[in-house]
Amino acid sequence: MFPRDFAWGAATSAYQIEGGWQADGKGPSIWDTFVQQKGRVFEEQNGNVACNSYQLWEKDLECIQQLGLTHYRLSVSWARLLPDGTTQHVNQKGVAYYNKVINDLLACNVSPMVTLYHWDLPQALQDQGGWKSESIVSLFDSYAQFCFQTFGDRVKLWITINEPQVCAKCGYEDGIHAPGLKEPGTAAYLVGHNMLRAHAKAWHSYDSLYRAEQRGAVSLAINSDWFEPLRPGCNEDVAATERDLAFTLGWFAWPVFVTGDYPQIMRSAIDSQSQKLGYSGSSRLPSFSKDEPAPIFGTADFFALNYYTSRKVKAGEGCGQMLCLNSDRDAEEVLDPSWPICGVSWLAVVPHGLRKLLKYIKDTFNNPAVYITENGFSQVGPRQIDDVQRCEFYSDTIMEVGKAIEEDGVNVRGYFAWSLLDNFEWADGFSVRFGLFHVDFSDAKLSRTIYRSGLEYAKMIMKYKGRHDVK
Ligand code: GBH
Repeated sequence: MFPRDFAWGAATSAYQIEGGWQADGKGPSIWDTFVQQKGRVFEEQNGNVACNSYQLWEKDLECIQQLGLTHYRLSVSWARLLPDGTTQHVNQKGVAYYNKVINDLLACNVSPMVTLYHWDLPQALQDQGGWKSESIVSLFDSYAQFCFQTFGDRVKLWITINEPQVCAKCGYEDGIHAPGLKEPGTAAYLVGHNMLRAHAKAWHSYDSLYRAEQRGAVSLAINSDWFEPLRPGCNEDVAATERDLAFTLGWFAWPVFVTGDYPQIMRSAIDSQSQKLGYSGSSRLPSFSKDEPAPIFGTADFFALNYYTSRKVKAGEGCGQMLCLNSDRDAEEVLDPSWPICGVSWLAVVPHGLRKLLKYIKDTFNNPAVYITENGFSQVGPRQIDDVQRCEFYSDTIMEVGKAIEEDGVNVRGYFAWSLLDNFEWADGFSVRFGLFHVDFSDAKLSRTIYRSGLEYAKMIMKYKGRHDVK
């Protein structure tokens, strides 16, 4: 059912696990700033220490080996490598840390997948406008090239940006993630635009300068729910579903995989809302110029998908006079009562939605190789090591992925569980636990304990993979 070389992985990100926020010359990132502001994060928690993976990496490696993973997805912290965001000053201790992580993984026969940007922009670059400023494009490219040069002899799978849609919307529209700006209806589109350009420029650099020698693959991780119309026979619901898909998956996938430009549905929704509200001037959704220095189309060597949940969609209430992304999108999301919610409130558990989304991706984006770069199940409230619901979730989900491969012919190349460890879950702090290993944040040693779901995942990997070297 799963190809022999299928990637069985788990994922983490730098800010969520590393801690060491001021260690050894690391510069501050926008999350270091954000968590210091009152009311941003559950109980004013922060990632200053988190899982302390900066010091306890070898413990993480033991967890990785205990699961029998073939792949591990981590992110590197831009400000740990380049404290002011530029290559003028390189923090050698940061380089040494990631060199050790990568070398240790390879020595254990685990392939690293490395994300360059998982939401932790160096504060120094935010101070110059961050993702709203076009200058970020070449700054990101320099950073990416620095990483290709430094680690690319050993890292063969790269993700430039994790979830640009979330960065743009949560960071600049809703203000619930760093940098915490609320500039509805405009900033998110500009940020998304610069993220696409930055991604494309880094991909072109890899393609022309590193690929021949390093032979790796580069993509961006696109998050999307699966959406389906609440009333399949109702034209308004069907149209709203298409808009919702366009504003989530399509926003970033369409330019990269289909046309080099945004989905037409998205642009016309934005422009017609502008017109309705008498917003004059050029489109709030920027355009790519004809002679873009780094064209967007074709800048992904595989499709990287983060999938968590599904939504039923009905026509919006015509969100009226608001200039914002949700009213541009004009779609109302509802939950099917049969979908359980057992952890964080947004995560309705719908494993079969993943299969449908994979089929949609195959059909819409010309059958790309797909890595599921994140998928997981959360726990809230009292710690439950015997997490039977999560066990069921992983076995159901992996079954659906198997069907997508076998029955729908989707070219799925790998699956990464989110997450290896309980960690700093952004605005929810440590109150939401996604780990295959529990981390005891009240214990100074931050001890890691495998959940039952971790044991089950290890068994599934062993079964599907026929590996015999799992400890
Ligand atoms: C991923 O985001 C991230 O890549 C990862 O870092 C994170 O730990 C993981 O998922 C689990 O959350 O609070 O109702 O406004 C997934 C996309 C974006 C989905 C934020 C939930 C907040 C919804 N997430 N969103 S709400």
